[in-house]
Amino acid sequence: MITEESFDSTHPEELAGFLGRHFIYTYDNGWQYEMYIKNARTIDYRIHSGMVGGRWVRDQAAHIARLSDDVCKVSWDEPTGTSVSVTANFAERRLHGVIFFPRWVVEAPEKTVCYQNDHLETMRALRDAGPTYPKQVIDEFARLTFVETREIDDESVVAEAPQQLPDGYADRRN
Ligand code: FER
Repeated sequence: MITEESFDSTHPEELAGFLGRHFIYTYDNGWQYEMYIKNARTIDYRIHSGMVGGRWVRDQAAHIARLSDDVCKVSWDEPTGTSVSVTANFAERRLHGVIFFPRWVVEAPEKTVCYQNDHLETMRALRDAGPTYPKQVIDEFARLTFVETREIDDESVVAEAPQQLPDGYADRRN
């Protein structure tokens, strides 16, 4: 039987340099995202613009792998059925993301725009209703425009909707 553990290469002891990383990035197609690596197995995120802009999520289980001191890969499967794998290069402030959208999300992206944690059952029901195929694969590079390191498991980092943030929040550069 395939269990979560049998294909889990998360090595928390290798991830120390990435834990607590909080960053904002813009894909080359203009979509702006924000991610917080909350701990070795969990991310929080907000989507500032793009096909599902306004969506935000806390406590998404993720697989996180160290590729070098500066490069890590974060991969997960959403309750919506969307799968994402993001490789971040903090030395070059470059990121590459691949998003696998099920067909129902492409047809009605607005259905996923919410604080997902309050609608998990609805998202799973939409996922199960489909249609799933053909999936839309989007692979894009992005530029990291803001990077900081916060505490681990800090619930205050991603605590409100993208549209509730102060003006200029996502435009800060460092
Ligand atoms: C990302 C690309 C896609 C990301 C999240 C998603 C936090 C999620 C998309 C979705 O659930 O629709 O870089 O980072």
